[in-house]
Amino acid sequence: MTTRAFIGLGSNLDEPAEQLRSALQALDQVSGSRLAAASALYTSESLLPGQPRYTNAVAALDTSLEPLALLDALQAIENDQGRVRMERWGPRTLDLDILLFGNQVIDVPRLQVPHYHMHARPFVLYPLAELVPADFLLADGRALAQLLQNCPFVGLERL
Ligand code: PH2
Ligand code: MG
Ligand code: MG
Repeated sequence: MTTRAFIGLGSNLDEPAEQLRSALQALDQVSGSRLAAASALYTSESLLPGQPRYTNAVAALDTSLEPLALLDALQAIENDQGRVRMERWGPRTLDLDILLFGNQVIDVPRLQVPHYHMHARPFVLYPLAELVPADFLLADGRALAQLLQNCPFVGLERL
């Protein structure tokens, strides 16, 4: 059985657009997984002031992995691409977040799905909207269209 997961990609170090392109290829190589679609790339200021601008995108991944096995695979890709974990929310070469995993709601210490801040992040919601129907509902029942209405397209640049 495969599940469609949506992965948020972000980078603000070492040629962010290249980091995202290589991460998309790596996602397609994850065992039991296939990259089904990817949004355009978007740039925006960091939520934390004083950091380089971010480049973000969202990918649709069809996977036969369980959620925590997928999380392990994503962290391996982050590490392969030189992610160094210093402070929380520090600048990074690559951040891969599981935004949605089919219609599952997951709340364990390592993983919360739907991703806890996605409703407030235009650099997640607008690329996600490229990949799903207009009437898309998150696993917890929230309508993407409503979240988009509450999260204006401000400060985003679509590349
Ligand atoms: N990620 C953060 C903190 N700030 N800002 C933007 N624009 N994009 C991000 O992906 C981002 C951020 C920590 O995950
Ligand atoms: Mg993140
Ligand atoms: Mg992360």
